[in-house]
Parts: sequence; C-alpha cells; structure tokens
Amino acid sequence: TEKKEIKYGPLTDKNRKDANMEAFRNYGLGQFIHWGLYAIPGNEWEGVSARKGAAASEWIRSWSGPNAPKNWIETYDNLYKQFNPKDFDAKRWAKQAKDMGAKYMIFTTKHHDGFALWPTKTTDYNITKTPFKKDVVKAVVDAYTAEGIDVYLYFSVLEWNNPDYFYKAPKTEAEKAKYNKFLQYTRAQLLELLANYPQIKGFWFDGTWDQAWVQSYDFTYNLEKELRAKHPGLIIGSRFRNDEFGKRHFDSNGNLLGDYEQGWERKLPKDYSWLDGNDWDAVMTIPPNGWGYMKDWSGLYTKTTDDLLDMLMQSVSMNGNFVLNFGPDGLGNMHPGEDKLAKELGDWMKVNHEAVYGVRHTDLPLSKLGYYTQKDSTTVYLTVFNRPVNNIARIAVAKNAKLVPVSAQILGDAKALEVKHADIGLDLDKQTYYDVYIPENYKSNRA
Ligand code: FHN
Repeated sequence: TEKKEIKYGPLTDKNRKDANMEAFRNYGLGQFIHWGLYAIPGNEWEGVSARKGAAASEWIRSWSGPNAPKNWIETYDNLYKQFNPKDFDAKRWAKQAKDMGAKYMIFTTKHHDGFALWPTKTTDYNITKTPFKKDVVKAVVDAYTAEGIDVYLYFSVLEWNNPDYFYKAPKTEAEKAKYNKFLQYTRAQLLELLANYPQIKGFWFDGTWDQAWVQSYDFTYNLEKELRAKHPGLIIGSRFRNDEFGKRHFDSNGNLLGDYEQGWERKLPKDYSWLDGNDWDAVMTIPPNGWGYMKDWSGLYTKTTDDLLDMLMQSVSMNGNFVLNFGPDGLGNMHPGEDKLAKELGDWMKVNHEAVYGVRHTDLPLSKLGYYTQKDSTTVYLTVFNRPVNNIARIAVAKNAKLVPVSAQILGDAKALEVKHADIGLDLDKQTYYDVYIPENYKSNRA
C-alpha cells in the first residue's frame, strides 16, 4: 500500500542510536510505582471492597453501583487532607529496587484523579496542601538516581476532576477556549516537571485516548517538539500523541509515534515479528489488574516469582523491557506480597543477570524449554523454565559451538565442551552433555 502523506508523524528516528536509548534497550528489568490518594482506601472503604464497583484500585474514585459509599467522589477528592505517609522513605524504596535488579523506574507524578505529587504552581490540588507537604516526586527522583536507577515520570493527561477537561472534542468557541486552558495547564505542568527534575530520562504518558486530546494533534505535536528541545535526549513513549488521522501509538503508515511502544500492558507479545523491530516495554501488575495499592489480595491469582521471571525472560528475549508494578499503601509501605517478590526476584537476578541485561533477540528456533537471549557474537543463554521430565535439555546449536553450563560456570568448574553434533543433550542437574541420538538421515542445517 502506498505511503500516506503525514504531517504529524514521528519526531524521532526508529531505534534511536543515542546513549539514552541504548541505555533504555539494555535495562531488561524496570519498576513501576503507582502512588497517590488511591493508596489511602487501598481498593476498599469502611470494610466494603470496591473490587466489584471500580475498574481497578487506582480507579476507585469512579466507584459506582449499589455498594459505593454515599457522596463517594466528594469523600475521595478530600482524601488529600489525610495524606500523611509517615513511613514514606524513598531511599528504602530505591534500595529495594536496586536489590531487585531494576535498572529504571516509572513513577506516577499525577494519575487520572488529577492530584499532583509535586508542588505544582498550576493547581492547589497538590502535595503541598496535604499534612505531608513535602515534594514526593523530588524525593523519589533523587533517591533512585542516587542508586543508579534511571527515572521516568508517569503523567496522566486525563483528569477526572478538572472542569476544563473534555472527553469529546469541544465544539463551541466557549468550549474551545475552556479546553485550550486545559491544554496550556498540561503544557505548564510538563515544563515544570522538566525544570524541577532534570535528572529524569523520560516520560511514560497515559490517559491520552479521549477525542478532545486526539483532535489536538497540532498542539501535541508541537508540545512534544518543545519538550524534546528543552531536554535533549528525552525519551517519550508512543502513548503521548497521535497523527492527524487519529492513529495512536503508530501513525497511519505504521511508524511508531515515540521512542518506545507502550501498548504492552498486562500482556506480552507472543512473537518477535509482532514488534516490527521497535523498542518497547511491557508493564505488569502482580494481581490480575489494579496498579494502585490493594489491601486485600485474597481470592485473586497474584503472580509468583516464577511467573514474573518467565515474563521477564520472554520480554528480553524479544528486545523488550519488563516493568513490574508496585502499589505502596497510604503510609508509604509496599504490600508484604510485593516485598517478598522483590526479594525473590533479586536473589534470582544476582545469579542470572548476565542473561538479562544488555541482551538481544537471537534468531534460533524458539525453544520449548524457555527463552534464548544473546549477549554477544559468541554467547547465547537459554533460560529454562520448562524442565523436561527426563531432565535432558536437547539444544540445537551450531556444530562447532562451545557449551558452558551457566550454573557450572557459577559453580566455578566451567566445562566447555566441543560439540560433535548439531543436537546435544544437557543434563540440567549434572550439567553434563550427551550426544543425543541423531537419525542417520538427519542432515544438520547448521554450518
Ligand atoms: O487507566 C490507567 C491505569 O489506571 C494504569 O495507570 C495503567 C498503567 O499502564 N494505564 C491506564 C490503563 O491503560
């Protein structure tokens, strides 16, 4: 199909080669933190669960239905008067993320409820009006940067509480003037975030699906240009804006609108070809859904360490980053289930990080045992999650490959083995290799 003439297409090249994007490509593992007023209720209120009444824990402001508390929105919008996280310690969070092996972190500066966790001059609905008062965003940016973890700021354009926000495109002149006030407010907030927190590496935009924003493609195109000019090397994902035909994430010619694809949320691509070579990250909740604090995990399947490691290796095997979400409670503590997972992931990463950081997709046939990641021209890792019942992992490799069992390597007796055949069997416990039977008529297709 012939290419469409697009005026509001990508502002950066695909697969940017600068240092910031190279670092992005090598992160492997990231941490998402959703924190805000929704952490106070923790998906319930006065003993009543919002699980049936709101789409997710950080959507609890939209709680409706028979068991929604009366005057709930008014109650929710006044929660800022209670926000006083006495246990909040950004350094502790950052240390935990470091021990887990996260290389970047995405933090909610403002979610759809419009409450700003930084001392913004654009609205009084911000952290300075709470008993806590202090700049949460600064504490987080400083603490994570000090640990060597790159920080990206999550920013929701959608604001449920803002009278100037429009879902449908404004029609009358008065409506257009009102919405333009909202657009200028949004621009002012983003310029504030860049000015206050220059250490950040990028933005993770959200809440950009409503028609009023979609039809503001001239404004958003120029705003992206301005943000990038203000902060050279800034990384912006594909959720920020759309082209003049309303195409989001990818423009009408299929080109990525941003530096990394943000469509993988609570789901992973099944095949490398789906990615069209674009950079991407996948963001994942531990419960089935719910990004903000959820007090009660009972009755939900919450992902185990093995589930998460499998997702991590699936992501990095396809040149993506895997970002695990944490939702601290109203006092600033992680859910105990999150603390446990962070520890277990970190223990695994300490042993296996070589197969995770700075790796790339390799074009070996997909393995039923787990995931291949390529470190360099001579090093390919196979991370096994599906242990064969006979404990022998059959691996098709190049004929002259040298095979060093990673755990043997870690145990210090690396046994490099000249491989005689195209297929070998590796005993996953004894770490010894066998020439597996190769039928006479087998013709190795590996040089
Ligand atoms: O509506 C939000 C949701 O609350 C959460 O922030 C996720 C995180 O990626 N993004 C939106 C849903 O796509």
